[in-house]
Amino acid sequence: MYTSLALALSLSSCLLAGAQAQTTVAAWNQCGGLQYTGSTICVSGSGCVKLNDYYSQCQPGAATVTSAVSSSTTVVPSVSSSTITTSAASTTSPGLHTLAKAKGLVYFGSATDNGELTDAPYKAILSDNSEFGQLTPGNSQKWDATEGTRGTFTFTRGDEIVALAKANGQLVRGHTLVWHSQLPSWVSSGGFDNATLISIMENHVTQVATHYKGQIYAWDVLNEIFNEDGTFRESVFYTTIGEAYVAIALRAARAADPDAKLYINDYNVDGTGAKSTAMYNLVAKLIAQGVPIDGIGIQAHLISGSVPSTLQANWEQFASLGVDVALTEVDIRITLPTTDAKLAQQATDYKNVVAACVAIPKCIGITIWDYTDKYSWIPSVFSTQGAALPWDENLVKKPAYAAIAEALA
Ligand code: G2I
Repeated sequence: MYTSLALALSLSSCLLAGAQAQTTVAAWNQCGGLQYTGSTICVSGSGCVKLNDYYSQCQPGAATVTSAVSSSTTVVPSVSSSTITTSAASTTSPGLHTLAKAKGLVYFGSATDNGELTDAPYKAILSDNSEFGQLTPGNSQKWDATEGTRGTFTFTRGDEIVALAKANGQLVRGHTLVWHSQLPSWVSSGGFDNATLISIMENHVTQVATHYKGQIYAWDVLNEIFNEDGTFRESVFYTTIGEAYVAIALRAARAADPDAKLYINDYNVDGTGAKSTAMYNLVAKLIAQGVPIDGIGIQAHLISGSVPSTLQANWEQFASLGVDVALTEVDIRITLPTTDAKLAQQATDYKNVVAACVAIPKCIGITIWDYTDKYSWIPSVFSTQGAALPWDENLVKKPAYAAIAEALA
């Protein structure tokens, strides 16, 4: 990890720093990391926790332990004396992505959004590629973000997240090319005839997938195309073009970026049921027709205490088609306020969900829909619910984190 020269330099600068009086660092602020020159002493009650080589953070209540400096890989890069400060949380888990890879998955990842990237402590954890080996832009590659005006394409916000993932050595799941929601009204209410809408949709898919060619591990080409009863959702694409729009979009995506895996993504296809049957039947039909389709995306927006018991059976059924399956937007919401018992139930739920994926060789990745309750979409849509993610709103790991790690161990 560190050469002896780097370690010596690091230690001598630490000793120099230690000779001067240091101010204390407030909770949640940076207290260490390569190239960090500020104070490394956390305010009373907090411990300096290494999040990655570039960022250590003062976390309230961190179980601070002090031990002699050694050449151990757990050394916090910038410390103030001949001792190191670390916490149980920082040293006991190798990180969810590291664990997932060791278990044979391609990645464990998180969604994120542009506005959140100005939050440095948030970004530091997101950028820790031992935790997250994959990012999904939560909004910035959607139609309203990329082609708000017909024929005028904007990629700035999507590019920011793709560049961040690249800098961190993380894969990107592209999200999403064709969806009825966050669809500009010029498309949804344009009154286009069949041929015109096909050409608009093909152009959109082609332009966006070409822009990101070679940078996307997998695209959610189609998102949420089914009703709960398994019939097709009556989006403008379905009502104008008919079922054929699905194959047209997939073919356009394949032509634009032949190396990206192409997915159809949906919610409430977690357990067995009419919607899952419809997904299975459609993908079987596409395969039979020679339409390019590589994966089924299972969003997995779940409710704690009500997670279906048929997850594994359902996903095995999908995988039997020969396609990959991925959990693409996992969160498990709780009715607020949280209690220890509810967090324990949520941890059990996370463990079961992750274990069901791990049990299926074709289940290749798990993405949580952002990693912290601070930026979850849930409370804005379900007013009495929230706390759906493995890190709380203060970026502290919840029992769900340990449960995921256990299922991946
Ligand atoms: O709704 C949860 C997810 C369901 N599956 C598809 C996903 O794409 C979807 O993500 C969410 C985003 O996480 C939200 O951030 O999609 C929502 C919209 O359907 C996103 O919410 C929107 C807000 O509704 C807008 O007011 C806001 O301008 O986010 C926009 C950008 O911040």
